[in-house]
Amino acid sequence: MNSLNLKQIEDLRVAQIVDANLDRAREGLRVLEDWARFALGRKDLVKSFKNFRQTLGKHHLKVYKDSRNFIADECAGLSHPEQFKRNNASSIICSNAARVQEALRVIEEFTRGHNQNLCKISSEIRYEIYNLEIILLEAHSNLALRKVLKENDLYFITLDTENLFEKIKNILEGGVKIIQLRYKQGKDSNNIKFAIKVRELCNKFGALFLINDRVDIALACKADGVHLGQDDMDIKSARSILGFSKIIGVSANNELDIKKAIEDGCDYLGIGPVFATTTKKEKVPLGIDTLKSLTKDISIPWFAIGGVKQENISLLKENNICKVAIITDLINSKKPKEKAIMIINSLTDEN
Ligand code: TZP
Ligand code: MG
Repeated sequence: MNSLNLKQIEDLRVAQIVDANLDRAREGLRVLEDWARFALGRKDLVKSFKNFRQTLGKHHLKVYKDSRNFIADECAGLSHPEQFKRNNASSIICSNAARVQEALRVIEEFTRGHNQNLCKISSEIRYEIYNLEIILLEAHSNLALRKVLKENDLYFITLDTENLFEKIKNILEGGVKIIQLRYKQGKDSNNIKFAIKVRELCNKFGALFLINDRVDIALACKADGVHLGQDDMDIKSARSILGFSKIIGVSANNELDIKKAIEDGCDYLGIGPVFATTTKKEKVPLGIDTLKSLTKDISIPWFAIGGVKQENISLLKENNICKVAIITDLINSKKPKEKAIMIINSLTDEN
């Protein structure tokens, strides 16, 4: 580093600029770090932000701090009306990411002549912040979708059947807020067209819309996410394609698969079959006791699936199993809307 001489007015100005922008960058990083920590619970992101703050702190040299005592900043305290519009999390994330990026750019420019090390570090962190900003924003929209999973106890899964669109509409009218489109036949091009129609319908009802098995179809129809079985694409690959804004749900029915799905970052689990079901004849039912023991430590939303019907919901509830995914009992009902209402009521019923 070429030393700055604070007695020389130009060096003093440079030191003041670097000092102010190191503060700015570190403050902005702290805002992003706290969001990652308290709102998202993302240890990986927290680690990166902390690391950047500490690196910048180490390079916040005495010569920069000393420059503060020489001349008062006549422009301190100026604000802009835009600052007062930042009243939601995404605008706070965007403005603080921009604050960090801008501050680092200023540091880069003004250290190039006397501190190449800090100049290089600032440039490296700035590029990382561009990516981290996207990850934070994606994780933020994922949060809103996860709220729907958390707050709703009935999850409807479709089956290839006649009048499917009409049935889905009725079920949405009955108040169901989570829908999974599950095709086992048909041409992709037709299935995508149908999925786009259901996507629009779900938007009207404010319902979460997921696609079974197929990450590509989920992307093509702008679904909120995908549901994967143990033989489908692995969670990490799906996440790398879908990003962090989308929901990834996973079917699992044993301790190992459940643990792995959670570690790999799935947003919810479908666990079953809890009872015998004609929809998955080949699978041996878990039964309530096994289901309870498998799920006792799960902290993400999970739905009991397989043979769940209006009639056995009270039994599930007696066993503290409060979230269910259903195909047959809804789709085969002559009055799907009324059926949905009744099932939701039995799930929310206090008794
Ligand atoms: N996964 C485990 S059981 C099952 C799936 C997809 C089928 C559930 O269908 P139904 O008709 O509600 O028993
Ligand atoms: Mg599958």
